[in-house]
Amino acid sequence: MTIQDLLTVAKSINPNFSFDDALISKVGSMNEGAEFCAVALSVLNSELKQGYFETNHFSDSLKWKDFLNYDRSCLLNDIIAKLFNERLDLSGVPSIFPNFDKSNFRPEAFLREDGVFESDIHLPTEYISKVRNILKQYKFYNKMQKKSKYGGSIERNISTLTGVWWLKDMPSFASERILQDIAFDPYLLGVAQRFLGATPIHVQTNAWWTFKDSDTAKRQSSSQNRNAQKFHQDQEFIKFLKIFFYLNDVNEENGPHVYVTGSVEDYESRIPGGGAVRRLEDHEVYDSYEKSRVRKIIGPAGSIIFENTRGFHKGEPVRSGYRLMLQIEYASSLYFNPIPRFPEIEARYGGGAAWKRTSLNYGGNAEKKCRGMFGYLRNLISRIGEL
Ligand SMILES: O=C(O)CCC(=O)C(=O)O
Repeated sequence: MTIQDLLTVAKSINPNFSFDDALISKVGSMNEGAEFCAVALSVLNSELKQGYFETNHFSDSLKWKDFLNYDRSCLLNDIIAKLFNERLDLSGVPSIFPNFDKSNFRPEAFLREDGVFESDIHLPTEYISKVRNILKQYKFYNKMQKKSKYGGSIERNISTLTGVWWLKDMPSFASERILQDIAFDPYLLGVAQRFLGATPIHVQTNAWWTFKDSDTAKRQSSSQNRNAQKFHQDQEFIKFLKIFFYLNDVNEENGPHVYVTGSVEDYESRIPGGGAVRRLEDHEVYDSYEKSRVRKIIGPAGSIIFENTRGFHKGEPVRSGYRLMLQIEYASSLYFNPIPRFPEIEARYGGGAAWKRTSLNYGGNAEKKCRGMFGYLRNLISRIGEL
């Protein structure tokens, strides 16, 4: 497998595609250059045929996950960015964040350095209420208690509930007008586009409630494993960005989100084998990293956290009270694609290839096709278990 093979497929996707010298020399100097070209070819073929929507795509692509450490993923992402080089034109797109463009902060600079950025711009209060209101009509499930409940019932029983409750129907929730207004906002899309270096594809809108855990010690460990309360790295796509929104005030007691700053850069040397394939115990992280690098993020309702979740992160278990989290995610390619597609909805793009790519994960027929497929569901469920 060579760069020439890649060029042939890339040119059939984008006739203007070319490799620059820097990229060629990076691939040329890699120990496993041939293997890198093989995974890149697999990505390009998936892009060419939209193979990431096929039933077996996820399981077929899994074999590359170990090989794709963060550096290689970034190199692959450079190719994707060059391949789909149209960018969203966000000028004039209405924003729900007043004066976002006057902010001095450039989240993507912090994201590159630390992997995380706590935005100085918050989700407006009316949006917090609107999202919480919509969530009342949606069902949430508890992986440990094997139960589901409507959000309205959760709101009414906040003082008595335990465990973590995940939104069941993410695709329908993502199609709600208010959630679309947030996911397609120029502030968020702009940060995602600059961080990814490529057109951001909207891949997930999710929400979950976290309460104190009432389980025995053994079950607590399993619960923390399954509910993202142990340190881990995400590897859902080649390059992706998660944006977390606190929908209530979060302090040290009620489950702050925790991130190990800069860990995308040094996880391989600090934690042998990395953390992509397993959950880490707290002591593994605290023994390997200075305390100052483990950031517990507290903040009022409406706080927004931009995060490269390839770095170590987790939700701190709740000691008292509760936390309600909203999450929106973008990726540069659907390769690996462990996330359910959104139903066909009225498209929110103004035209042009880049806006179409942002909505690439939308499509009713494809979603129905996938839903009917046992293999796909099995993969999906196992991935959701790990989130
Ligand atoms: O609940 C949290 O704060 C952690 C969430 C998480 O790990 C994730 O969404 O990848």
